[in-house]
Amino acid sequence: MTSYTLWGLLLLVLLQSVCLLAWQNYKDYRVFELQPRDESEQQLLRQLAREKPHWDFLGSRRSLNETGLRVLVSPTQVESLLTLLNEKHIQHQILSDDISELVLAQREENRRSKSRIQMPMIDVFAGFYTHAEINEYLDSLPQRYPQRALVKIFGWSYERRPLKLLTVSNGDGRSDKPVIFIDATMHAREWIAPSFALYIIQQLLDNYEENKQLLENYDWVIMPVVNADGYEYTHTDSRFWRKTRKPTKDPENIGTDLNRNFGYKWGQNDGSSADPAEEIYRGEYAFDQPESQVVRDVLLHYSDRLRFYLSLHSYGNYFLLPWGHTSSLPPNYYEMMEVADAGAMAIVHATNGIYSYGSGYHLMYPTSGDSTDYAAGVANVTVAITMELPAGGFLGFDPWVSHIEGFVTESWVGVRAMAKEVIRRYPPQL
Ligand code: 0X9
Ligand code: ZN
Repeated sequence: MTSYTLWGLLLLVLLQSVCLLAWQNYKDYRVFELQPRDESEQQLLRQLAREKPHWDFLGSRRSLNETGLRVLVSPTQVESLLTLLNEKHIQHQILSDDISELVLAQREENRRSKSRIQMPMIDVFAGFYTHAEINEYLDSLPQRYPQRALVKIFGWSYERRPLKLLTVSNGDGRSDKPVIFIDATMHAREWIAPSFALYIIQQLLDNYEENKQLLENYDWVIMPVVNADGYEYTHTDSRFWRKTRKPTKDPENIGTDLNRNFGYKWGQNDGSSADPAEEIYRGEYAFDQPESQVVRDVLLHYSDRLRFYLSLHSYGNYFLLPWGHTSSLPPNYYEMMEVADAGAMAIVHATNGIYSYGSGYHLMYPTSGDSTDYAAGVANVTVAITMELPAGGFLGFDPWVSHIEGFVTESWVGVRAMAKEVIRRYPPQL
């Protein structure tokens, strides 16, 4: 063995141990399912979800109408959670007393499945891609589709990752068409969202013959990863991270919830938190995160032409419309509802999948400073929808690789139907 190879091997071992050191293995993290029996117990749990930031009430099931909340807690928090549940007589069961093996198995599945891929080509069904890989893929598209794909850097994340925006057109040279803007991965752990954004891109570019109607009078603008730092962090360090990675005023806590950081009715009512320890921390002031600034800039840049803004999240099977910050409804609420209805109907016909749709405030919980409120309230977007994709895996955010295909193909049926409805309702003004 040459000394070069030896050094190479040593370096590899060193790199691997650095990676493993950073990796949070979730040893002895437990998952409980809580079953509130009446409205007052539900209320208590909602209060706990807010007051106990170290108990991670998963997904969108913090919502009003559903029972069976899953909570993820670290070993140090188990005792206090159980004491409180017993004290308050909240019915509960333990679903897992150690999720570390699951987290590792999923990481392994992804690594193994992706090892066949030759970047910059990707196979959406074969794995979850990192932000760097997604950027490499995006950069390859203008070469393959010089007339129809354009990639721009629209800004930079806190850790200086380039935030790229893809524009897809039919290449007819018209530059004044109305626009559909889709973003994904504002929340780092919601991994099905960037996969779905990639699938949409492939439908519009590679499967053009079937979908060219969607591009005849409209351009599509897509940002697959908004929270680039948080998303990379879920790949390298901590699988269930939600927020950004910018430090806060509190040295103990990193990260802001981007979907509470937008500057329309920011910080109003109970829809966000001023406490950096919480998962819905809104930041010190509106748009103090470079990533929400970038989405704002895209929304304002296309404002005159923007008919449909769709923000991809998981999980829960919802189409959530504005407003989040108030119980009242936006002036064109019923038009938005008809678009959501087209999506939900198409999905139920295709797969029997059930989506609920309505105002986020009523259907889920109040939010303030979320991106769809900003889109409708400031950027003048005609239809603004948050799409909560289906839950997968054990914690809802962690579908297995083998589930990607079913989820993204079903979701595309819904998005295609909503886009068609938007295009039908709001044809370009000639
Ligand atoms: O809380 C959020 O930001 C979104 N749900 S998630 O589970 N992906 O975090 C929902 C935001 C939509 N708006 C309202 N619920 N009002
Ligand atoms: Zn989300």
